[in-house]
Amino acid sequence: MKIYFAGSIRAGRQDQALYLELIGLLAKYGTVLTEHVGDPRVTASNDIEPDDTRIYKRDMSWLKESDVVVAEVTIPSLGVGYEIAMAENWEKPVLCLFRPNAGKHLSAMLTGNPQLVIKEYAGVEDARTILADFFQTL
Ligand code: 6K6
Repeated sequence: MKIYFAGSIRAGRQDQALYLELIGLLAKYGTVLTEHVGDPRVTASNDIEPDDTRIYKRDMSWLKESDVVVAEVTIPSLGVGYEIAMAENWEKPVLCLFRPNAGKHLSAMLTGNPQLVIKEYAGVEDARTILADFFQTL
């Protein structure tokens, strides 16, 4: 199982440590193609990889070859939203994880979309259960 994990990069790295933990949980279900999303060395303003064209092509290729997409959507990110839309277009199963206690409001473009599985959670322990349920349905 190839898993594409999506999380904010240029929209802000406040949740990077959480992404790292979620990627750790996902490793139980398959290969996470996008481990760099949890890498603390990747910052919003100072990417390790400066060539955006390469980043875009590589990520779209990984997204296309993935079997499933898991997106942490609490920090609103244009890149994550774009990846979700492309995944839907390519008919991939998409799980969106959202933390309502972070004080953000999730876009109606996600909450209103019946193609997406959207789960609210408080932290890693909740996510563990949500992921187990989600991967069982695939
Ligand atoms: C290379 C190695 C580590 O960091 C980089 C440079 N940046 C990116 N590398 C890989 N994927 C990226 C990078 N910037 C954005 N993305 C993709 O868009 C990821 O798959 C994230 O899920 C999403 C984040 O979008 P923004 O708009 O928050 O940057």
